[in-house]
Amino acid sequence: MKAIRYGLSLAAFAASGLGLPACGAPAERDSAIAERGAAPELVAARMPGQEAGLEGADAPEEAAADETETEADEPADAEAVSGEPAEEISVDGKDLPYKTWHHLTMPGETVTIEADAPVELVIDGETVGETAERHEWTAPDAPDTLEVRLVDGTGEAHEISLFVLAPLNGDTVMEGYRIGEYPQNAPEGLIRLTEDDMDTPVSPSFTIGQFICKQQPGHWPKFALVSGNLLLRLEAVLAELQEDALTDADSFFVMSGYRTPFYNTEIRSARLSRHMYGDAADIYPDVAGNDSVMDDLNGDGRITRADAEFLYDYAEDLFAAKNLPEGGIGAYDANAIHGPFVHIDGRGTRARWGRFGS
Ligand SMILES: [Ca+2]
Ligand SMILES: [Ca+2]
Repeated sequence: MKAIRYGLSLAAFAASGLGLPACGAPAERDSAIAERGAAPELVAARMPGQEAGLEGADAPEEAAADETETEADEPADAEAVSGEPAEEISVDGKDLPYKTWHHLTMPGETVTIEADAPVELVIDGETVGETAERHEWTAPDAPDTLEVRLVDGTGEAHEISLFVLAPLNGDTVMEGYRIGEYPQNAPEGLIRLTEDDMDTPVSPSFTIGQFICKQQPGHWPKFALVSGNLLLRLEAVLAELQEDALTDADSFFVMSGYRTPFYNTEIRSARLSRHMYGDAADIYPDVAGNDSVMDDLNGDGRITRADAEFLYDYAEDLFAAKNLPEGGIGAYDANAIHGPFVHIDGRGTRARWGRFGS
């Protein structure tokens, strides 16, 4: 289906609290070298070293919802098709920016869904309550990943991956997974992930599996976070690159997404790195060669720092033009471990680094 986006108030969106800490990191390629090898942490330790500050914010655009089909092949659909489309839906007061999104909640909390037309609430395949414009649902007491579908009167579904978080409670190790200590602003909980959860979508073009931390590659469950503001920015850049025919990629390769404080310290990254809050990602488009190396974005036949700077400038111009939530952008050169890449985050304030000129 086409990616439908909703126009939304960025300010409202940013204020809605989507900027949670998150974790998640790339899974496989960049320091894949490290993961395969003996000492992942050691290898990764030579990765991107200093992030100065990051921020950024991006925002989605809008989309047209034009589905007014008149035919219903199946009798069962007849009633639904005659209904109204739901174009604006919020979960716990946060507007859904895309038809595919995610939501975080703590165990036992009430999740409130409000739509501008009646929607059917379907959780893990089972209808909950009556079709209505407002739903209140209580999250289970245990951490879980649930597939929530909100089906409007036209049969269109909005899909939300609902993560019932595992409370952090100051734990430095959770089920054998090393978390470490947050230097400040520790999140209330973390997303608990099993291997089966890796393909769970968090936005139209990204899955949670792309953001998990590289530590303890064979250990499950893992814990992570991902923020809405980061995803808004990533989706905006990707969509623009696709529109400008600069890439055929249907997602970015996420070299590093969420990092536990433990891992962040191991690789000697910035003490307050946004990666620990799921609010930052080191990314690049990688279709050509499917080689885990950034594609030749500036078209000069080589893969160099100039490509990272091209992407940096591109994101900079886009974020300025779109009036997205503020955040950081950083350009990085290749080294022995990885190729050039760009860091993007949704910290809420502006930060820029690594742009030296090409
Ligand atoms: Ca490539
Ligand atoms: Ca190039």
